[in-house]
Amino acid sequence: MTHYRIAVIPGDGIGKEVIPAGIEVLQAVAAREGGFTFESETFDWGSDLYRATGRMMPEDGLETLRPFDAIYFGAVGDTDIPDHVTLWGLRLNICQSFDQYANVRPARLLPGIEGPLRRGHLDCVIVRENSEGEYAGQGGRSHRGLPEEVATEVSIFTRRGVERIMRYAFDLAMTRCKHLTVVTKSNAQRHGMVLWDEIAREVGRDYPGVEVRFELVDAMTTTFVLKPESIDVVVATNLHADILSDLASALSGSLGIGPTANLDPERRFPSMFEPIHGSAFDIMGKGIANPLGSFWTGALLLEHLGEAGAAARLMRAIERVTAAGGPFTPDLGGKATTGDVTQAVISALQA
Ligand code: GGG
Repeated sequence: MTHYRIAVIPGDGIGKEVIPAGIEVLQAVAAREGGFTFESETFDWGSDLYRATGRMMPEDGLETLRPFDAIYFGAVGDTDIPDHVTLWGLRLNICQSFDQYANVRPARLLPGIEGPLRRGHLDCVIVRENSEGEYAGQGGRSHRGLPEEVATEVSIFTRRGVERIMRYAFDLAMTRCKHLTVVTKSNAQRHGMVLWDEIAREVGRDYPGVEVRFELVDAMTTTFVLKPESIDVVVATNLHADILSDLASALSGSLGIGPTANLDPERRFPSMFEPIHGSAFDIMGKGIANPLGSFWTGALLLEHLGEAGAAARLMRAIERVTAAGGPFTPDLGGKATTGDVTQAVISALQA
């Protein structure tokens, strides 16, 4: 019997609602599937801790997380604390410290969910470079408050960083429809984005079976809306892929559905799994947050652990519920609570 240790960080806002629901579902999958067990330890890190201590996570937080098999994360974002403080203090700190350089975000129309386009087909995976680019944290401010005030936000693209995410994306494309869209803004940004295109062409020579398309990020937003069926795997920078994956999740019906895996593909550190959505303070405490994104995220976590059968069982249960027309939370047009959807998915595991 394999035993996994999962670090659970619900974080802020609705993270505190959907992550406990996700743990309940993961425990039910483990019981149903057999062959492995979960032990989860929950850490109440986030904005409440920041208010109490001035830190989003304790000083030794990274050492605490390191021995775990995986991290199951909710959301960050608060009404009073600036977003850059909460994001860098917890989520980005973990992603960058554990070199989780591949942020992988599948988006697909689940059966029974029409999505806002009301037509077509969407089944793609967005691969987000998760360690550098626009999120390198380089830059600064001077002349604060004066008319001469200057702020710089420097994007860093390294050959090593771009090449490894490109290889990850090509490898993934090989397991799917063998089609990869490389997204940049290399017409306007002449250095990093051109390097990105060049490395994509170099790496592509090792994958002659993968058809590659180059698109500018602005054009890519229209492709998502007008020709979603033409998209398979997408690789893009930290910022571009963040925006495109929110769009893709919304097109699949709701931001509440989308899952994320923040992977260290070399498995030197624990990888982190989280729904795409943020803390959604507007609906916090109402019991109506959509837990499907945290369940799908749970399936990605199971796959990463090597529990492919359990992951498939969980996805089948989610799809049984959506195909049956719910229960759905209000973001999907229903009246159900987080608890109703959780119980429906758990019941569907039995089938
Ligand atoms: N679960 C995802 C989450 O909490 N996201 C918060 C956020 O603000 N993310 C910004 C980003 O990832 O760029």
